[in-house]
Amino acid sequence: MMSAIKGIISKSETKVSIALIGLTNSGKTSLVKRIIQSQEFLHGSISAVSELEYHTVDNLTLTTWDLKDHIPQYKSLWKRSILGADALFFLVDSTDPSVFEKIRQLIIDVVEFNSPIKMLVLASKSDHKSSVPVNELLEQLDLIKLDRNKCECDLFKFSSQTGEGLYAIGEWLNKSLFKQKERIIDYIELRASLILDEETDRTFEALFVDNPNILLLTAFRELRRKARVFSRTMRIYGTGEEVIEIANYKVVFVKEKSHVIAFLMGNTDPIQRAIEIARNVLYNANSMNDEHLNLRKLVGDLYPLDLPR
Ligand SMILES: Nc1nc2c(ncn2[C@@H]2O[C@H](COP(=O)(O)OP(=O)(O)O)[C@@H](O)[C@H]2O)c(=O)[nH]1
Ligand SMILES: [Mg+2]
Repeated sequence: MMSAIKGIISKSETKVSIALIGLTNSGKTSLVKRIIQSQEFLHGSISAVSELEYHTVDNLTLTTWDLKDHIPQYKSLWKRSILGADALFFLVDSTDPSVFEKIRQLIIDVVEFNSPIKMLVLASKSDHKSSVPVNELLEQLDLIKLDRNKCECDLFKFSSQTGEGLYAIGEWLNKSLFKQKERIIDYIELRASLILDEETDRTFEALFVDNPNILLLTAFRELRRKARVFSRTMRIYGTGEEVIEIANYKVVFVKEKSHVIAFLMGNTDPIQRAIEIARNVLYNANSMNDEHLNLRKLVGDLYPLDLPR
């Protein structure tokens, strides 16, 4: 199994390096493990500089730096390994508001000393019950006030445990590394969907293709099984997401509270949009009584252009 981020990098013909900075405990090493999808690292840390760790697999290098009270902008190792990277992630532990003020200042300093800079601020541990919502974090970190000429900056939340947000990070990387053109809306051709209510164990199914062939039906049967596996793996989490492949299809799973939704779609369809649609459909389904839940109608009403034409 390869993570989506690793999959994106493996398309690159040249080496790609990503720098992850943040305070100790902000979740850098956990994210590295999730990206590499291995507990073992091929190359360990450089022992002479304790705050720096680097890991390489194939053409991908991930470097982490434990920040203290200031940005070490005069250290040559910092300049080479962190500022020299192709992408910069700034990790913030979203469960620890006591560090937000310090982070706010550190972000200002990184930008000040290194502009123009492109940086993705990542709010980690979103699975945790005391994780601060993104809009609150945006405000506390004052990201809106950053000078757009000096800093192109986005904020996503993510969890190394549930996988939430990892696909958004992958898309961001794809865009920033390969300058992939942004399309206004990249529609999906959703083929089928399923909602599993963990409390009642009821499922709701919808095929969006009028004359499904045997491949699609087989994939859908496999999806039913995988949805239960996903539900079991995620049972202790309030939210989560995962993308897998079944035959020639991609399947997106999203969990919110006690409901799991799955979308079966084409192999090259845009995953990020599928995840957004999945969350929104679940949100709507959650506010509905099960008796009134017609999945095909619900998706069709909300996203008519994402159904096969
Ligand atoms: N709940 C939760 N805990 C996490 C997550 N990521 C990391 N942690 C925990 O936070 C602590 C620090 O993580 P680590 O990756 O070592 O942080 P680093 O010092 O920045 O490398 C560890 O105890 C992890 O188990 C996450 O996504 N969710
Ligand atoms: Mg670490």
